Amino acid sequence: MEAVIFDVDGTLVDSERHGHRVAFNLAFEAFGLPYRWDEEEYGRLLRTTGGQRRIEGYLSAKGVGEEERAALAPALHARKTAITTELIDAGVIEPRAGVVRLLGELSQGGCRLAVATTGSRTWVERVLATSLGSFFFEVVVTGDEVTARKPDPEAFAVALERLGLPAHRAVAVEDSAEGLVSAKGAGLACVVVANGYTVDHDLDAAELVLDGFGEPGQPATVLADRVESGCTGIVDMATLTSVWARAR
Ligand code: XBP
Ligand code: MG
Repeated sequence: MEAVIFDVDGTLVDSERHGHRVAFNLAFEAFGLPYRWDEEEYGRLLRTTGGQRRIEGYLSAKGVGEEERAALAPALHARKTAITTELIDAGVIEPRAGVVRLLGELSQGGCRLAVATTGSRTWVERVLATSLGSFFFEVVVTGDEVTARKPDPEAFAVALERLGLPAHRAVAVEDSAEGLVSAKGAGLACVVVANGYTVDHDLDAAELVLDGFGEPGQPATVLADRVESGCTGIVDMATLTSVWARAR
């Protein structure tokens, strides 16, 4: 296992419920629009990856015409992105429990780190530099530089290409069904660390599924261990290496 490719939203950082969702709502407010996404509805909207696509789909469902949508969605999304970076600077978007421990272990163990996300580069770079600033992500593929967002495999395929590795030399860490399908499409073994929004997704294709990364004394629940990795609730370098070895 030479590299681990991480998803960002919902995986490295707890960003959706109190981060992006709030930013979308503040953008609607700034534009004088009546739309507000509550926590429950946002869970359904998340199934459309990419913020601008999410806005477009929603406006379409609200009956906003194509021409108006084509102008409004990019403008709303630009505002939303600016607000997201402000929320990051305010410390609202934090790493998930266990992420800092795991990244530290992987770095110390000589494992290369990469990111494959559908999020926009502006805020992704900001969150990596602030919340996860002590780690070096050698490759960062964002939604801006792919033509097809997850569940399409492009983001993971481009990450592998930039790492100069075939899929069997790396492992993906994801939180959602869309991310899992994307990682699998690129040929990667995949550990899914689900969260409140994604725990009910179809995660059957994942080698290992947990409800958190776990910390010493506070293990997460192993929801499925299809390769008998032996994980007891703490995702560490040994867990990822075991998944990688058994998935091949
Ligand atoms: C996450 C997303 C992102 C964020 C918002 O999907 O869909 O679009 O919700 O970021 P994944 P942007 O974790 O599978 O990458 O508004 O910048 O798109
Ligand atoms: Mg995600």
